[in-house]
This record gives sequence, C-alpha cells and structure tokens, in this order.
Amino acid sequence: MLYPKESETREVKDLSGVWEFRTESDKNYILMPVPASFNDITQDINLRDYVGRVYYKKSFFIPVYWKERNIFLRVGAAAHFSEVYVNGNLVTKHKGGFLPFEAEISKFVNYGQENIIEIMVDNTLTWDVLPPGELKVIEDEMHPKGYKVLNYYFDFFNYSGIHRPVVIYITPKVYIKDFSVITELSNNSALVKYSIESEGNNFQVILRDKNKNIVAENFGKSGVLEVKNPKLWEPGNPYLYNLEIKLLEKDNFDIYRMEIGIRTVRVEGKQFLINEKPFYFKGFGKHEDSDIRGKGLDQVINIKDFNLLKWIGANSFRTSHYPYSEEILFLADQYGIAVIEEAPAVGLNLWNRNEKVFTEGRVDGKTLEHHLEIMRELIARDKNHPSVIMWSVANEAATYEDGAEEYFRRVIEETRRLDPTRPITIVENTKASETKVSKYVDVICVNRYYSWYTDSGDLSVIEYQLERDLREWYELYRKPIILSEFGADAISGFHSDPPLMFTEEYQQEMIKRFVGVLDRLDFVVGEHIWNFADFMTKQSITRVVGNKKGVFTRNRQPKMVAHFLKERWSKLPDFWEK
Ligand code: BDP
Repeated sequence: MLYPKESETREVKDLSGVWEFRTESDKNYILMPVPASFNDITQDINLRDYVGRVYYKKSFFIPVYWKERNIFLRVGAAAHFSEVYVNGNLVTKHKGGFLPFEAEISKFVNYGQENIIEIMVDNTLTWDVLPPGELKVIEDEMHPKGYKVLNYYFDFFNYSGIHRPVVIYITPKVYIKDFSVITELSNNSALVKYSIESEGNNFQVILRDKNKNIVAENFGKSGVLEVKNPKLWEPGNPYLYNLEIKLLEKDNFDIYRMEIGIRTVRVEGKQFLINEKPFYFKGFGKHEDSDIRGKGLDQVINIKDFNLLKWIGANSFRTSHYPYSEEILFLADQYGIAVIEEAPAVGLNLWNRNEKVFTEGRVDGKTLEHHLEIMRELIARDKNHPSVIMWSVANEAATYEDGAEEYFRRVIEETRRLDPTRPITIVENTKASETKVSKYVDVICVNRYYSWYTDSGDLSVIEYQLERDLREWYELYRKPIILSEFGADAISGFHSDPPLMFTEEYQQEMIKRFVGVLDRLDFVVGEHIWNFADFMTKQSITRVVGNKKGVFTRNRQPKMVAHFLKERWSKLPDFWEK
C-alpha cells in the first residue's frame, strides 16, 4: 500500500484540522482536532473514559476536473473499529486501530460541490480485535444496574479516535497501485529488485542518488536495478536513494517517487547482521503517547523524539505494542534508526495460569484470522522501509499455553511467507523452558524486571538472576538475544541515596546493573530499556498518573539515568563484535 504522495500526476488533500464530533448518545456536536485522541481534549471525565461509538464529521470540496481521476479516501488509523460515510454512503469499514485503510470514492462524490464525510469510530475492545479487551457488565449489589467496564490486559491507556491523518488523493485512472523493493549486496555492487502492481504495463524506473544523479534505470513491471559502489543505509549512516516510477501508458501517465535504502539484514549464529556486520541494538521500547494529543500523530513530538534518540546515542527502538504511524517510519529511515516493528498483539495474557487465553471465546480462530490480516496489512504498508529490520508478532503473550503454539506457528509462518527478507521475533516474558513458541523465531526477545516486580527493592539479585536466565535461553535456543524490556518506575524529582524504589537513583542503579550483565554475554545483541518516556495507562493502584518507567518524562525531559545512558551508548559502537 503506497503512502499518499503528490507528484505531477497526483494530488493529496489533507483533511486534518478541526472536525465536528459527538458521542453516540449526544446530539450536539463539539469541535475536535484530527488527528488526535479525543480523550484528553475536553474537561469532561465522561468523554475521557468514554467507551462506545463516536462520530466525526467534516465537509470538503471536489473540483470538477477530478472526474477524470480516481479519488481515494484514506484514513491513517482510527482506534479501533471504523465506518466511513461519504454523503451518507458507507464507503468502507475497518477493524484494528493502528493501520491505514482506504476506499475509492469517485462514485460517491459531488463534483464541483460540497461533500460530507462522516467517520464512526468505536473503541470497544473484544477478543477478536488486537489488542483485545472485553466489555464486562457487573451485576452485584455494589454497582448500579447495567454498570459496565472495559477490561483490557495491556499497560497503556486505550486512547481512541482518529489518530492519523485523513486524506483524499487522486491518481490517473490506470495508475501505480503498489511497489515493492528488495535489496541485495554482492561485492561492490547492489541489486535493487523491484516489482510494480498496476493495470498498466509500460513502466520506467529510475534510481537517483542524493545529488539527483541517475545511478540506475530499467523498464518493465518488474526487474533489477544494478548499483555500482552503492552507498548503504545503516543505523547511524542512513543513505537514501530516490526511486522514480513512471507509468508511460499514453493517456495514463502516472509518477510515484519514494526514498529507498540499500541494506541487508540477516541472523547468523549469535549475531544480528546489518550489511553483514554484527549490529548491537541500543535503545528503547517506545509508545505513541503524549500530553493532550494522546496517540494522535504529532510531528513536533516525533521529531523531538528522534532528536532525543540521537542525543542519547540510541540506534533503534521497538514499536511497542502496535505499528506506529508511517510518518514515524519515514523519520526512522531518515535519521538512521533501526526499528523492530510490532503487531498490536499485546494483552494476550491474563496473568493467571488457571485462566486460559488461547481458547474458544478468547484468543481463538477469529482472533487468529484478524492477526493474519494485520500481518498482511502491516507488511503491505511497511515493506519498503529500510529502517524496519525485524517484525515482532506479539508482546508477552501466554506462550506457555498449548494453544499458543499452533496459533503463533501460523502467524510466524504467514509473516515469513509475506516477507522472507526480515528476521522475525516474538517478545516473551515466559520462562525459556516453558514457551512453546520461541523455537519458531529468529531472534529471542525477552522482557525482565528483576528487582522490580519480583524481589522488589533488592538490586542485589539482578546479576545472579539475569545471567542465569539469559544463559538458559541461549542454551535452549542458540539464537541471538535482545533484552527487549527492563526498567524501573522513577518519578522525576524523587531522589534517595541509598537508592529506593521510584527514585531516579534506583532507576539508574537498576539499569546499570542489568547492562553490566549484558556486556559479558556474547549472545546478547541488544538492550532496549522500558520505556523511552513516561506514558499514560489505565488507572490502577500501581500506576501513578501513568507508567513512570520513562528515561524521559512525558514532556521529554531527561531523568538522571538518561545521562548515564548517553555516556554508555556514546562509547558502545552500533556495530560490535562482542
Ligand atoms: C511489560 C509490558 C509493558 C509494560 C511493562 C511495565 O510489556 O507493556 O508497560 O511491563 O510493567 O510487562 O512497565
């Protein structure tokens, strides 16, 4: 799926801005920004915690000359179920809050006149959407009749609404629908293998370097571009070429351009190789989360975050726990930050061994169908980003259950079929000896919270427990390991020496001790701290206005540990043969 871009033959009309908005029961519209989560925009607690359907509305104009074109309406993401109406006609529906969807709307629009778009968004979670949740009606004497609560088992607030831009774009009648590129290296040259999806047949493909010089050219719907002495894309040194695709059919001239990077990724033995060099992941699990905007796209926050990643010496992050916006991935390509991209499969765990998750009525065949569909949509959207170097199919699922094995075997097999070029992982918190799933993946990702959720407050256990644990993983699977989460809540401004839980000192000392262990294990190829920044969660007695494990505050100011990490990571090379 191509990102909507302007060219000589294409126009994009961005409908971002102020829309009208109401909840299902409310007849009056209020003003609502798009993109943004609706939760934190007003002073109304009922809207903040609203569960159910909301409606967004906006008018737009379609020029008469667009009759000669295809008109598409595309929603970058809306959480979690959506229906889109143009002039009262249902034009598309979508399930899943973190991927784009579009519809051809040419036959529904009024040319040279005003048009109305309405988007219904429902944020109710069920067991067959990812991430899952369940609406529970509580019937006891302590609650009024019909009292409902939305339960979900993941640790971030269920921000809702239209989170990414809504755009209208036009293409010629016959046009470039999609485009895929795979790059390979051999000696001093690179092969850029491409294929185009279109009803047209006559194509020219031109690759240019940064100075706009042509470095390779070819004709045809698929083919190979050979680049002599290529400049490679890699973390820290992200060279991008510009690829121009031209559909040359007489009346259907179409042009699409995109930036591509030449690079390879591969796992061998205990190493994760980028461009055949052993890469060491330094970075974070992140969230799309910020004050007031919630999960709404905001390039101010995004560019600040990339500047902070550079400042602290990180070279990678994981899109925990869902696919991030395309805009973020374009920035990762440009800033040279490697991305582990995760499916929104989080909360597939009830944290109770007596309550099965992979069972009929919870995570079952319907969930699996949706998960497979998400992997298809995700790979279709992001296959051409050089920054995306691995897929993560889920986070902390109950992988010790029997039912998890077949479920994830199917998801991983499908992911590999769709994209044989990138390694696959699943992020685990199960014990090495108990997971039924890690045998199917290429890289072991493990989350561990020694001295936090277990032996709380006792930093002295870390060395013993972590080393033992990671060695066991390696002994059993012989695959490279990334410690994909570790960290402590620290409330900015809380201090104590000796270090006590929730202080900045404790967070720093804990992280120091963890990385001390990682340094001496040669099969560990990365450290991702939980989390980049403080973020909002649902309210609970273990969350003080959200999760405070950020190395930065929610407002992106450094805590003490940020300086320690900056010092450490500036000395650790991106490519490191341990
Ligand atoms: C892990 C989860 C992550 C949580 C984190 C925590 O993967 O989403 O936010 O723990 O508890 O279990 O802080």
